[in-house]
Amino acid sequence: MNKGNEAIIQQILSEIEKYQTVIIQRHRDADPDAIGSQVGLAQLLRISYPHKTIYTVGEEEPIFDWIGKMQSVEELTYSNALVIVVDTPSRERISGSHYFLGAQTIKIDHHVNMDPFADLNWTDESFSSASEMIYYLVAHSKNHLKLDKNSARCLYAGIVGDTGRFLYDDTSSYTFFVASKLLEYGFDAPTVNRFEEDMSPKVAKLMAYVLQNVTILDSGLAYIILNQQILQK
Ligand SMILES: [Mn+2]
Repeated sequence: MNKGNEAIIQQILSEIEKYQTVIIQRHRDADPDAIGSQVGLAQLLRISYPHKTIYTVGEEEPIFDWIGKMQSVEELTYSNALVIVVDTPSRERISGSHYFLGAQTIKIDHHVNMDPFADLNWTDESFSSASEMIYYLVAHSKNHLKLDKNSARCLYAGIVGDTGRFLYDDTSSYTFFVASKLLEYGFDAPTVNRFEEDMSPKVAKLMAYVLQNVTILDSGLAYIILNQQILQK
């Protein structure tokens, strides 16, 4: 599949070639697509360019440790680094504060491009997820970028997360194509799917409260008022 964005894809690939250090960031309050596209891109860059140093930066999110972990980077490291921010529509949403210190910045995102904060902005709402965009980048890299089992697993986790396990409208035939290609790497997809279902005891309790206390009108509209006190509890 070709989405007619060859120029920006080639620019991104040539920036990646240029830099010895690449720092990858994503949005705050992470979800599986944020972490999956971030860690997946980091992992595939490490195997594609063994001599480059690749970092994942942002707040630790222990509930997504099953996808991958963050690293700490000295502020000084940024001055010679390429910074790639994935899955993040605006600069206020970036997790980790030093992105703008990067020698060069790239945004890769599937949300509306309300804030083109990077030097190079690749945004496309026709993708289900940032993870699907990372796969597209690999597929159009003329074999410069390579996937392995773990990077494929990370990207799959991101796609499953953002499509609600292929339930939402943004799930396209391309989404299924990518999922199928990723599965060829042989990771344990059912385990990923089950992890996506997990919720913390706190969230489970909130869900139970909502289901017990929601008001459903004759029109079908449902609402609930959650005040700070209930959320704290
Ligand atoms: Mn996303």
